[in-house]
Amino acid sequence: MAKQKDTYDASKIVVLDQLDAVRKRPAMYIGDTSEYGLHHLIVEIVDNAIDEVLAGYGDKVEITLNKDGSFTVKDYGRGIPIDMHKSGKPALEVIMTTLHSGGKFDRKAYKVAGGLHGVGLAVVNALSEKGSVEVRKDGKVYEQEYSRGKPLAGLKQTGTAKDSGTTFTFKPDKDIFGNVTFDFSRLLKRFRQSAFLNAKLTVVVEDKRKDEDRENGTKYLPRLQKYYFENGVKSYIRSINKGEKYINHRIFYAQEETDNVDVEVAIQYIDDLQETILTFANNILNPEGGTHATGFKTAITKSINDYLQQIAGEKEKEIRLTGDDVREGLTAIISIKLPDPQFEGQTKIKLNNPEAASAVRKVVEKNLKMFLEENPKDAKRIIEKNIVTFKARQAAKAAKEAVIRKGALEGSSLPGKLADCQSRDAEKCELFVVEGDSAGGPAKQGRDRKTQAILPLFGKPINSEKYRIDKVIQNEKLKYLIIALGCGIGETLDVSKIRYHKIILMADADVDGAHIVTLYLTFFFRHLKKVIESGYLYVAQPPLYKVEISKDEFYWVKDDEEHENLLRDLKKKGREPKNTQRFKGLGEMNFDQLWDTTMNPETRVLKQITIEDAEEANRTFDVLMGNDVLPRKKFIQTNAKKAELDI
Ligand code: 0RA
Repeated sequence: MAKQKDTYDASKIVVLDQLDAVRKRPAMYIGDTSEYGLHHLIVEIVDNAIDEVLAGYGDKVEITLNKDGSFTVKDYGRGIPIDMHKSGKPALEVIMTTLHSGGKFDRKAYKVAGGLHGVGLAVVNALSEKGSVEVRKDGKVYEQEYSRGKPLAGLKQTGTAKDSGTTFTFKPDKDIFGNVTFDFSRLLKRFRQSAFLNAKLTVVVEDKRKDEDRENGTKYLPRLQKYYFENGVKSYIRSINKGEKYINHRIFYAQEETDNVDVEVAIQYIDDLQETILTFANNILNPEGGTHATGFKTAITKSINDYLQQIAGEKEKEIRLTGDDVREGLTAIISIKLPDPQFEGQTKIKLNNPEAASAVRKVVEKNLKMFLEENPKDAKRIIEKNIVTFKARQAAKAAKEAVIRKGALEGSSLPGKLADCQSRDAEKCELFVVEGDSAGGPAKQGRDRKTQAILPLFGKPINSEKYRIDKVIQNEKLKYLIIALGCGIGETLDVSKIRYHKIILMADADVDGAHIVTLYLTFFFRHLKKVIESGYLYVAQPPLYKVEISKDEFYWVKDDEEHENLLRDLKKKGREPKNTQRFKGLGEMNFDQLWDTTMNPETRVLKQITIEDAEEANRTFDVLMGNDVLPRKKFIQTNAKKAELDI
């Protein structure tokens, strides 16, 4: 007898030490002590109860938020065992007070482990100022109460029961949690998901708190929610894709156990671009996927390509769909259950078990092949959608290659019109992009040829239909510009290769000139943003007037407003211009005038373009191009979003 008592005392000490450890470092066990940790308490208890349902006992879990700030989770399973443990305490008490109690009573032992932290009842109990458990079993009701994890008294039979199951009530400890108010909507979201992931499980969530004790945003939510989904993850897909245009009307669904991994998958394509793949391991969402996601992706790519080859005509035989092709517009849920889930990192957002990859791959390959063959209409629509995606990707690739072929990269010959400078020191070099040949002449004549290069380009560079990069590149002027810059464009852009650290747009000081500058700024903003960010883009500020007072005294005047101001000032001083020249364009200046006013680093005025300036130009551009943006948007959406072909 004495011996037995000793063991009892010894294990009791260990138990108290453990509770202490949990209360000292709660975050180690439940993630944190704020929102996440607080809600995790309920999730942990509910997942335990769901495991009992998954084991085949009971079909309902009820969750209640009580008036006093506690929560209750009730199931209709077998009831936690209350027989004596070797420590001399009832099994139930051991489970409620011991970390990772192991063996027969550990969740892992009778079914796959659930909760993200999988910490068990004892942790939740230790972090609750009040806890109680009621077991209905063999016609009897047993109860025990706890405070901060310690039993207040032994387990007692308190009545008789007509059914069986377990009911827990816990009140989270204010000393541990900063805020102990549960967010009802957060719980609804989580437990709705639990219901989706466990077909035919009923989850009832009820909020019995007083209005003033409820989270602000949840005041108007119905206080009672019941979730039941006959078709589990298939219903989940229906709910996600609600209101979308379906490609396959019949949702693909498969559930099979292979190599000790239970795999459940549902997929549906919609007429859209995005890919939604949700992966779960033991009812836990893995936001970063992992091995189950990889296995799925491999399988769907292979199955769809195999089927395509099976039905392909001459034209389609050559097509090889990539993973990206087959996942565009795809909604998929992959939910697996496996005995010993391994997660990557602290937050366990990614699954690591290699057996999950092969299991998912096997199940999807086998069943998807069958599905496609048995549903030829849906299969055809899926294949057609994938081929459209494939073609858009090809077009994007072709466009990119065109950029390279046409010499947007370094090494291609410089355009003949470019009057390059002698220096190869990009920091010192300036490229004047000059509108029109007429201005090109004086600019070439007037420049400092050591450091200043001139590229004359004609007229407006882009028009409304030519907004794609492959079109842009077919535009001679912009092609020249890209080649001259030497740093590539779009995906191949490498600013470190740029040949000039000042790119100076030089256009007439009139409306047309402003328009042209807008177009160039838009072009840079959309395809050469880094050039702007590096501070390499400038706009020259050529004068509109030359106002001569005398032979030796004259003024360069930027615009009409400045011109009026000048005339007023002169008048006040009783003076009058001898001669006023208004430049219709840059081409009207002679080379020394152009040098003095616009090109000479000592005397010129340059405006450095910021991203904000370019953004503004970009907006103006859309306005200039009229409201013909709908078909354009449509094109981008349906063809080439991924390739970012839109200018
Ligand atoms: C271990 C064994 C048995 C039931 C349970 C655990 C059990 C655990 C939880 C957790 C929440 N609700 C639960 N319901 C049952 C089977 C015991 C027996 O067959 O007597």
